[in-house]
Amino acid sequence: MTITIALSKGRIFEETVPLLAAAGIAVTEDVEKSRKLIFETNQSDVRVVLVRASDVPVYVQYGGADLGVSGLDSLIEHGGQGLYQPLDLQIAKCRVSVAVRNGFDYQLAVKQGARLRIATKYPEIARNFFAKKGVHVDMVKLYGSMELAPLTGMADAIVDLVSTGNTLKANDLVEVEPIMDISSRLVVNQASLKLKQEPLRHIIDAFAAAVAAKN
Ligand code: PRT
Ligand code: MG
Repeated sequence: MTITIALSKGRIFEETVPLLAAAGIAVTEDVEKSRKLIFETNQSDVRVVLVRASDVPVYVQYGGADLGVSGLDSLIEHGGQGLYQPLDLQIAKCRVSVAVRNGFDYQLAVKQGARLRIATKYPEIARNFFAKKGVHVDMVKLYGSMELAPLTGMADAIVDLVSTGNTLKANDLVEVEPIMDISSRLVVNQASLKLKQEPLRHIIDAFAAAVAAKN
């Protein structure tokens, strides 16, 4: 009975390594330097697959992986169908915020009831947020380099992830309103949880203990 864990390269992989270690799982190759997508671990029945961050919920939903680690941002955009979400792992923390070009009076535009054009990789999060505020928006879906949209006049504002704020600053943008705090979640395929209950429970419990010990 093989357990497949879906992770994304970069911060999620790096911050998941200690949690895997708590479950006795170690990836033996240097994932960041490899072009491979499937990695064996020190445990013959556990393997790790590397996918795009936004594809982790999809792989787990359709059983391409039994479990995975996904940012709440990706999880909300996905919708969470077919996923059991037992744990907030408290890793890869950031926030989703509204940002505009330096000098654009966002509060005034909102107060005047202006229709705002929003560029974002997170249309679900953005749509819900502005709907609750009662602000009319037109959504432009982008897949990266959101910062460029207000600078080129393509959008009034962006909805993007912010951590230190350095990326916004470097592009002469200002954060005008936080939307939500983000961290990564453990997601588990609901059918796998029934069929592979014992090994999955072991991993979930070990992750839970490691998160509790750290926070
Ligand atoms: O790159 P790809 O399209 O494959 O996916 P991704 O960009 O979502 O993947 P990755 O690995 O960059 O991020 C994975 C997850 O990490 C995200 O889904 C978030 O849940 C979480 N996370 C935490 C972040 C950040 N912090 C973060 N700062 N993801 C992205 N960023 C980016 C942000 O988009 C912006 O471009 O970093 C920039 C802002 O950082 P500061 O420090 O300059 O504010
Ligand atoms: Mg990225």
